Amino acid sequence: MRIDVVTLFPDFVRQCAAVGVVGRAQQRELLQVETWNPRDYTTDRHRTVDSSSYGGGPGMVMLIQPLRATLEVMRNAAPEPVHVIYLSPQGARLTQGRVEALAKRPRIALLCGRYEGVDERLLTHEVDEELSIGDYVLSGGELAAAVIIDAVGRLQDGALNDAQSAEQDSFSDGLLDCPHYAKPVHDALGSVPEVLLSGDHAAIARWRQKQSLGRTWLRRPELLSQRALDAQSRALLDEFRREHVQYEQKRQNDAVDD
Ligand code: 4F9
Repeated sequence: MRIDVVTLFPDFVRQCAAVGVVGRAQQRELLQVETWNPRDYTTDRHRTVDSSSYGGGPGMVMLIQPLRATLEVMRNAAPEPVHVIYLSPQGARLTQGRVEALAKRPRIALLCGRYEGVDERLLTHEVDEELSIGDYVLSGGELAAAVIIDAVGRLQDGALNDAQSAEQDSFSDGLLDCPHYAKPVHDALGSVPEVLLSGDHAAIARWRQKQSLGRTWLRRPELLSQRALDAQSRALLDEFRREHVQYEQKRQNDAVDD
């Protein structure tokens, strides 16, 4: 897969994409990340990329001309048609489902705005999709682009090893991940749940599924209402709820005793 990034801060984006799983995916040529700086496509002496906003008010707007020139060179730099994404808080929310769809494309481009954003006419004519990574304001689209490169890059075939397998991730089945434990079995901070030491793979899978359902119910209940549970999952969640109520009652009693 190829990802082209249009940004005033190409070094920053390249450095983000150079580390860890995604850096390795690039080294293995599973992923190609290219950057394009609109400042390199300006035509005036001052290399101007922005200007004040019609209608007045504070803040600058990124100009059409340097972005159009950049996007034209970018599109022609490879033969594949490119799906252009603009990163902004006004976009549709990024989800694992959208990440999976993007990861199947041969080529996408990420357009990063700075200042108050980009001239609306450029967006209308050059952008296929507008995405937000969350309801907060960044000082530019670069961190959002880095998020997408990471989330999409790690899904490329061969990017993850077996131990990192994407099937086991949070959200891969619409639920939060279960708790994880490593050495030691007993620690001042507590002990590893017994079932994980039992060697009973079916019991372990059942416990993990129950924890995933329970944590999703406790922390992100809206994820459960968006998704139909089968009879087995409903039974596991009921079990988790009963245990949770018992645990909360015991905690309250212990607090009264103290
Ligand atoms: C982009 C915020 C994507 C959230 C871009 C300022 C942004 C953003 N998701 N904020 N420029």
